[in-house]
Amino acid sequence: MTIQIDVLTIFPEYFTIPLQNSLLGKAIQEGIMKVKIHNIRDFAKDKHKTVDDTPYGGGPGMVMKCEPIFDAIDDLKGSNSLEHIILLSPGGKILTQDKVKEMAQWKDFVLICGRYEGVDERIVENLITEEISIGDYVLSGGELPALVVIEAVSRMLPGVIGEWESVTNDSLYDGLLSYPQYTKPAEFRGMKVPEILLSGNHEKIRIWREEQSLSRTKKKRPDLLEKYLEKKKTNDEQVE
Ligand code: 4GM
Repeated sequence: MTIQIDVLTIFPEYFTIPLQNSLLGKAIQEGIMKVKIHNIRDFAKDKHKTVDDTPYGGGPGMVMKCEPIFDAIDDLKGSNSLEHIILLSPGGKILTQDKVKEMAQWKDFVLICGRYEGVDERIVENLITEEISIGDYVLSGGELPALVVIEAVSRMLPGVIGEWESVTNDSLYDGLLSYPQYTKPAEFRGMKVPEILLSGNHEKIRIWREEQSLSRTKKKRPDLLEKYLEKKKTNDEQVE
């Protein structure tokens, strides 16, 4: 079944090239994923096509108006289930690979890209089902975060990546960093590839890689290792 993603933005051009290229382009071309970009400005009714206005109470910057966004969502009724309406926002829950996997199971969802100093709170309270952030930093708009979500989800859809093994092998797929990789030559400027990888002993190589995965995660991202061990413990308890 094809997953459908509807994106609301005031910069539809932002999406053109990324959606045409590489694996994302292929996923769309092959009908595995359907991405529709909607220009919020098309739903502005006044002659200046206003999508933002000054904040009540004063203060700097502009706020995205309710009406065009509510109307754009109304327009999706019948084509999108509207079960998941997501605002990309620095105040959202940080996106993780587990969340990406969950979203890849959905039949459809909507991504709303904010701009300016934010969106009218009535949109957040009455329309949005959840807020997602791609990390603790501020951008001028939600367009790049939306592309990050779309690309991450696309990689979890069956048929997008040729070998499923290269997905399950990924850093973070199972919550750990991946083991170090090497390619030819076996020696470069005196720097050697670990002997074991040249040994041809697949069982030993598998164990070595597993150990490397664990030790690197412990050294570079102890927070991830903790999360991994916690999850593993819960899973093991469920099997018992
Ligand atoms: C405020 C409200 C997302 C600002 C909604 C969006 C960073 C992220 C914006 C918005 C953003 C992030 C636009 N900046 N860390 N700016 O995912 O869409």
